Amino acid sequence: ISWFTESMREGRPVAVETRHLIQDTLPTEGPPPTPVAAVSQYACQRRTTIENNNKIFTDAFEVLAESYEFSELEGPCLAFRRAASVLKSLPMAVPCLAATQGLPCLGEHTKAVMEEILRYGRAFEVEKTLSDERYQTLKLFTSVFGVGPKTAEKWYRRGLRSFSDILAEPSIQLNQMQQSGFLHYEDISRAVSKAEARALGNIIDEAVHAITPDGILALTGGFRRGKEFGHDVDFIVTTPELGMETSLIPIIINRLTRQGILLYCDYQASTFDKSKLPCHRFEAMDHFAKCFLILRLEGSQVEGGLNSAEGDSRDWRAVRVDLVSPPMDRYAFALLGWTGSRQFERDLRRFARMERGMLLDNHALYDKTKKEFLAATTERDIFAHLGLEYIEPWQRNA
Ligand code: DCT
Ligand code: MG
Repeated sequence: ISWFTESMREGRPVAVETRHLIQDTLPTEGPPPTPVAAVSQYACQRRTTIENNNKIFTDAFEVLAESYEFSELEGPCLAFRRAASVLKSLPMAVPCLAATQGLPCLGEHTKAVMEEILRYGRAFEVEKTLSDERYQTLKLFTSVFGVGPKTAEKWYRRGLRSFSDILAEPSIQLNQMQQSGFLHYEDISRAVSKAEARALGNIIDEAVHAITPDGILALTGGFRRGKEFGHDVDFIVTTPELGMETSLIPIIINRLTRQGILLYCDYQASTFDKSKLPCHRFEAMDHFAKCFLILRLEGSQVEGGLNSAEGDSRDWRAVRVDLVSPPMDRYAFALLGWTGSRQFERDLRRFARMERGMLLDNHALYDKTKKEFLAATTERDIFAHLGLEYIEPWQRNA
């Protein structure tokens, strides 16, 4: 990393310089070697911890990416997400535009935004977006559990601008998920702490082991990547007995109901069918049995207490929990897929397809050249099949 830090400090170009360095010390015949120290365009070839040294830029890019997402402009949305992801992987703050030379995924538009931030501390386009009524409204509506961009857009077009507008509109029929989303809005829009995630892990662990002593529970999502806070807690539950995993979630749900802590449950039975692999749809949701829950968490169960709102005297809060239940022979793929981050997953799949002629999803890895599936029992196996250096979960915060 020192090479990078040095050139950043002096505001000189990064990868370009490395290329010269390598060419100077190697024989001149043959194709020019790839600069070893260069930052890859793929997040799965970068190590990205939760320490983000470029938050002023990445927050701005996220606003613009989200705004493009609301307008269904996938190209620019992805461009800003990729640019943010590259900056997140850097070991220090970008001090000037010259220091970004040689970095991948930074185009004219992203650089213009960075330039403004470097000069004035903010960018006009970001300020304009943040004060835009449509952006503000869609952001507000999609913050409700069960409300996606399509529904938010529909409500916006009908002239609705606030939660009270929606709740007062007699022609709007909220579904169960949205009703729960509004009912527990304050609680589930407040971040879940690591201690709360641990307490929920204990509750689910107890349920799994009451069903079968060799049941397996694994924490995934942001908390597995070392995040201090999350919007929910994601778990994988399974058992070594193939076929038995599909009955786990219904039994867990039953137990949570009897304990009186199940506030909402959307259960989706497994539609996993080996004969339909590989799945060609990019970023499609997987077919394993899963459930999206809202649970009641007691303060007494959380070490150090709840992450409560100020002035809230209740000794409980509502929290979002996701459970997914893959068969044991798919465990590694499910774990890799659910650990995220989203950008890391996107780039793993893109890398597999573009660089290796393979298809990767949460169920399997398929080699299109050899026309065969590549088995894996651990995440390391999958990285090895892809010819990638292993990236630890806490380095996948792309
Ligand atoms: N995931 C994915 N593609 C999606 C949705 C989810 O690859 N469309 C994966 C990546 C992360 C994991 O599932 C869990 O999703 P979230 O809980 O939404 O993300 P998170 O990283 O856990 O972040 P948060 O802390 O906000 O929960
Ligand atoms: Mg999560």
